[in-house]
Amino acid sequence: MATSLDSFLTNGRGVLLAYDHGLEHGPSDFNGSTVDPEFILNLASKGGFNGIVLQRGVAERYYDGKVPLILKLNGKTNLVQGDPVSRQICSVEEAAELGAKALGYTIYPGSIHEGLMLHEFGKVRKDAGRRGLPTIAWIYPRGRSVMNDVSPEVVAYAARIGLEIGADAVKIKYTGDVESFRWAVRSAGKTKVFMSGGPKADSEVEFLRQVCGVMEAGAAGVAVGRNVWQSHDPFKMSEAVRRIVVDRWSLNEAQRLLA
Ligand code: FBP
Repeated sequence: MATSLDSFLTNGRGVLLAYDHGLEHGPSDFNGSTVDPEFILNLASKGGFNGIVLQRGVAERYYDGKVPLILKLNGKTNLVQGDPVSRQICSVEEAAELGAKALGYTIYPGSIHEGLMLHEFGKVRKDAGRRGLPTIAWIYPRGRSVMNDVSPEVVAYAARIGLEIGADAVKIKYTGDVESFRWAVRSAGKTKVFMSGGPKADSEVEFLRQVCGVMEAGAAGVAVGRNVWQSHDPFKMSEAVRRIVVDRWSLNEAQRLLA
């Protein structure tokens, strides 16, 4: 069965709101508002996001169907040291029952456990294909052998892995400049590229500059969490990011929204 992300993107582009940090980092990323999934679901719909990324527990108890659900199938905590491994904790079938429109899966290339995640992704992709659900691969090179996970070579490699394993989209870190990110986007071929936001940038304008760079490089959009919901005004930040990604506003135009 054909799978497509385009059903919930806007002209092939989109902004996805990531909110799986409670498993990955614990509640330390949240404040009194953002610790409540209802606040984030409201932000996702009012902010015009193309999709929201949730783990199964939050989806089961809070998902309201207003914004397309991207269900994260695997995950891990940050309490374990050493080369990371993220195992599947929700099946494709369960995700479909929860109303997922796409599936997220993290792979850590460079980890001694990469084979396990690559293999598991292969099975996920097969099940997803049967149900017509697209896959988004979070590809984060990591582990003892990875010296710099945002170097242009490593990020382009991550993007290419997304294409090679048959992901419909890949979520990768920003390299820091348009030209090298353009190479990463080219390396991903027909696999769509979304930038992963990362920890809060030095300033909100700096983050918007990154979003502009990513779009100039030909990406499909961004899949961000902290830089949106940790912003001083998550609603204004959501609009600024959406305007850049979907409406192709310039940095100057978008940053005025934050004033
Ligand atoms: P951010 O935009 O907040 O970085 O979210 C993207 C994301 O991939 C989340 O989906 C995930 O919870 C988190 O980053 C994992 O971060 P890391 O692996 O760097 O700890």
